[in-house]
Amino acid sequence: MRGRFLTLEGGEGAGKTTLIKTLKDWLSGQGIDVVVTREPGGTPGAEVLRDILLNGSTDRWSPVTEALLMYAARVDHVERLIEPALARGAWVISDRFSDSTRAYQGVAGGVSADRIQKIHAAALGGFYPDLTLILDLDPKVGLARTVARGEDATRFERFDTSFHDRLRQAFLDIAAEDPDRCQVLDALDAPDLVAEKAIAAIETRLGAPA
Ligand code: Z5A
Repeated sequence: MRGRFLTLEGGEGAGKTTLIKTLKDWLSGQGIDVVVTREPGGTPGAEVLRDILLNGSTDRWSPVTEALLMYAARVDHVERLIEPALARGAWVISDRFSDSTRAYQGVAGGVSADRIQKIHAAALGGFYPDLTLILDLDPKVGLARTVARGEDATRFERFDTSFHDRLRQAFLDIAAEDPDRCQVLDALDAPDLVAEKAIAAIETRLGAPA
């Protein structure tokens, strides 16, 4: 049986990585083959593109170039890792996927949703996640969490406050436009509660893992 493709989206520090660990343990505990991955990245070629996308000055790429590079990485990721895993019956959990292009390159660079949709269709046809969990959080809280973690800021974390506010709204708009695929979770909740709600959403929308 084909596996399931689950993606996590949201602003910086929303808790995607933390939630993914719990979801992996939950699924593995039920004997499910789980593949955890991330974007941009996930395959050797896509990780090379990640490096050039996340480092350097904020205006290193034109917005459309950035979207195309994200999709170049994504096609490699889907063809070489995600599709083969789904075909053998594994569940794939990706830390970010196509909604991040729509939110980040749409908000940061003004690439229209229509243009990104056309790039998606040309690159991946109708391939989308089975379920997307959107972790919604006040960007001030999310950025404070990443600062507390003590890592260097990526190009995107260096954008101003209004960018992060618009980004939050972009993810909420995506969820409102595609409610069958997207579930918004309050990321201000404690990690255990976020996980409990995420598991409930997975069981309700995708059925019990098997
Ligand atoms: N990008 C793009 O522009 N276009 C695209 O198409 C794609 C991506 C795919 C990837 O960054 C960047 O690429 C991203 C968008 C852009 N922008 N940035 N920056 P990344 O992979 O380096 O970072 P990230 O995706 O933003 O993730 P993150 O900063 O690592 O955050 P997170 O994974 O969501 O959070 P976390 O690591 O689980 O938690 C952060 C801290 O908060 C940590 O100390 C936790 O212990 C703590 N935490 C987690 N959950 C909670 C709760 N519930 N309460 C309290 N504290 C918590």
